Amino acid sequence: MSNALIWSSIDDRAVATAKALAADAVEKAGSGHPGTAISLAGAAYLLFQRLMTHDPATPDWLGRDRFVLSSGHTSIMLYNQLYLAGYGLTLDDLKSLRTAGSLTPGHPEWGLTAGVEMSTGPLGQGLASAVGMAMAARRERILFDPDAAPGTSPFDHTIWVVAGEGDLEEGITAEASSLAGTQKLGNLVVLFDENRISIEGNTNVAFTEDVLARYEAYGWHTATVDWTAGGAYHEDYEGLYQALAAAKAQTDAPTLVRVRTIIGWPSPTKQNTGGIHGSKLGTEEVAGLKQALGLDPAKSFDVPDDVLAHTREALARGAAAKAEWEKGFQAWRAANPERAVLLERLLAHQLPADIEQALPVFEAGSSVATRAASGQVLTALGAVLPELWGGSADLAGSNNTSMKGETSFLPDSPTGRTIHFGIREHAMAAIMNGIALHGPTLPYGGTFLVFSDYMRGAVRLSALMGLPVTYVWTHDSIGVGEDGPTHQPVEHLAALRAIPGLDVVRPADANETAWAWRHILARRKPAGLILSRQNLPVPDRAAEGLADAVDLCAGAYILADSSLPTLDVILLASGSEVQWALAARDILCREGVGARVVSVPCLEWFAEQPASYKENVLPAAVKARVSVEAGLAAPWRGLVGDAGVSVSVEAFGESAPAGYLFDKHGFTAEGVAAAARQSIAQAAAK
Ligand SMILES: Cc1ncc(C[n+]2csc(CCOP(=O)(O)OP(=O)(O)O)c2C)c(N)n1
Repeated sequence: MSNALIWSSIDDRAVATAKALAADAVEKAGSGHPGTAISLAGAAYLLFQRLMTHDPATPDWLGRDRFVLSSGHTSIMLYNQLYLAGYGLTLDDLKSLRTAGSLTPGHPEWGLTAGVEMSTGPLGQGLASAVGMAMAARRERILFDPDAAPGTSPFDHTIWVVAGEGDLEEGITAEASSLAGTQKLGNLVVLFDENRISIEGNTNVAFTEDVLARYEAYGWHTATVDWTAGGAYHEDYEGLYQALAAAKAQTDAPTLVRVRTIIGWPSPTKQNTGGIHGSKLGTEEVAGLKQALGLDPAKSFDVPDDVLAHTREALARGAAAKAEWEKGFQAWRAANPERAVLLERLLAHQLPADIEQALPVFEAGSSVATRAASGQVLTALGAVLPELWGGSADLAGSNNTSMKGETSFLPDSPTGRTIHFGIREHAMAAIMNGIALHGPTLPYGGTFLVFSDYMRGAVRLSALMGLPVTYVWTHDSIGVGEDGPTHQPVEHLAALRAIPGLDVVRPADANETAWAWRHILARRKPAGLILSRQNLPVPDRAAEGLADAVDLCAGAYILADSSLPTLDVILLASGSEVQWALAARDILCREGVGARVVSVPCLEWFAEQPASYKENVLPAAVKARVSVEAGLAAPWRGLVGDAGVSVSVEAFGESAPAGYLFDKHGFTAEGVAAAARQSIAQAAAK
C-alpha cells in the first residue's frame, strides 16, 4: 500500500490557482483550449507535486521520470505546472500563451520549453511515443545496470502520460498500446481523462467501446477513479493519487488509470460542453469560474505568494531527490567503469572514433541489393554501437533489419536488441521518436517504402523535433515488380522530401549504403534510407575511375566525369538508376558527347553544400541535364532546369517483372542517352 496523500488547503488553493490561470491565459490569448486544462489541473498538480520524480532545476536529469502530455491541446495545463514547480517559466510567459516567440506556444514544443519532453498536439502521438520511451528506459537499464534489483537502480524511472478520448480514438495508440502490453512495460502509466466530451460534443456519437476492457485485453492493468460517482461531482485527489501510486508500483505491465471527469469543472454554464474544449470562456464565465473556485473575480493571473512558495517547494524536493540519486549513480559509476565510459560517450552524442573501420567493404564486381548491404552494415555497426537497436514492422527478412547474432527484445529476453514492432507502421515510427527522445540509445525501423504513408504523422514529428531516428525503407520503386502498383512506390520519394528536416537518402550501391549509414549516424538527424529490393552492381570504383563512395556525404558528387574534353550534359541519378546513367555516359561518349554522371543519394545534404561546391558539381553554364530516378520527377525540376529532361515514373506502376517495367519507363542506357540528346537539343534551342 502506498502512503496516504498529504494534502492541505493550500494545495486546494494551488489547484484553484492553476484552473484560474488556464482560463485567464486562454482569455488573454483569445483562443486556446481551457476545458481540460481546468478540469484536469488537480491531476496534473498531483503528478508534478506529489508523484513524479523530477527536479525542476535540472530538466535533463538522467534519472528523472518522463511526462508526456499526449493531449497537447491542453498545453496551458502543462505550462501552469512547469511555472508552479519552478522550471523557469514566468507569469509573463503564461500571459504570452500562443503568441509569437513565446515559450508557451499553442501546443508543447520539445526543445523550446524546459520540462516539455515531446512536441505533442497530433492526437495519439504522445502516448505512442511514450511506449517508445518506456522501451528505451528498459533497454537503458539493461545496457547499464542489468543486475540491480527492481527499483534499486539509478536507471529506474517511470513514464507518465496524460491522454484524452481523442488519443484513445486514434489508431496509433491502439497499435502502440497493444505492443506495450506484449512488452509488459511496467514502467508506463497512462492517465486517461474520460470527460466524454470532444469538439463535436458528447463522445457517445463516435466512441462507445469499453476502453478498460480493451486495455485489459492488451495485457494492461487498469483502474478507475470516478469523480462523478455518488451524485455531487467531487475531485477526489486522494483516490487518484492512490490509483496512480499503485500504477507506478506495478512493474509487470503498463497501467491505464481512467479518471472520470467533467470537462471545464467548475465553470458555471460551460462545464461538460464541447464549447469549453477549445474556446475562451468569455469574461462573465471566467468570473463565474473564479467565484466557484473561491477566488476574486476581479483579479487576473493572480498567484498568491504563499501558494507559489508552496508549489516551488518542488525545487527543494527535486534537489533532494537528485542528490539522493547522485549517490546511487556514483556508486554505480565506481562499480561499472566500462559502462560509465559508454554512457558518457552516448550522453555526449559521440560515435566511436574507429567506426569507419567497422564498415564492411563490398567487393567490386559483385551484385548486391542495397537492402542486403544495409543488413550487413547494421550487423557490423551493431558490434561497435551498443546504442543502435531496432527492427521492422514484421518484414525483418525483407528489410534486412535484424543484426545477425542478436536476439529479440522481449520481456523474458530483455538483453535482445531486435525489436518486433508487429505490423504497426505508424506506432513503429512514434515509438522510434520516443526512444530517441528518451535517449541515450538510437533506434531504427524498417518497412516497405510504399508503407511510409502509414507512418507519415510520426515521421513528420521526427523531422519537426530533429530526432536521430533512421527509417529503413526498402523495396523502393517499380523495381518491386510483380507485387504490382499497390506495392510500388511512385510518389513517395517526393512526398518524403517535402517534409522539412528529413534526409531522404537513396544510395546507388552497397558501398554507398555503408557510408550512408555512417553519415546518417554521425549527423544525428531524422533520415530515411531508401533501399532496393533488387540486386545492384557494385562498381569497381578504382578501376573504372569513379569517385569514392565516401563522397556521398556531400549529397551529390561527380561519380564519373566526362571522358571527353567537353562537358555537354550532366546525368543526375539516385539509387538503382545510377547504373543506367553510367551506361548512358559510355554510349554518349562514343557519340562524341561529353557526359558527367552525378550520383545524388540525398538532395537535402546537397542543398546544404556551399555554392562553390554546387557550382563545381553542376556548373551553371551546362544547361543540358537529365535526372534519372524511378519516381515522380518533381523533386528534380530545380536541378535539371528549363532545358532539363527527367526519366521518371509519373503514374502508378503495374504487376510485371521489374526489368519489363524499367524498360517501359526508359530506365535503360539507351533511354537515358536519348533523354540526354533531347536535353542537349533543348538547351541549344534556348
Ligand atoms: C490527429 C489529430 N486529429 C485532430 C485533432 C484536432 N483536435 C484537437 S483536440 C480534439 C478533440 C480531443 O478530444 P479529447 O481528447 O476528448 O480532449 P478534451 O475535449 O477532453 O480536451 C481534436 C479533434 C488533433 N489535434 N490531432
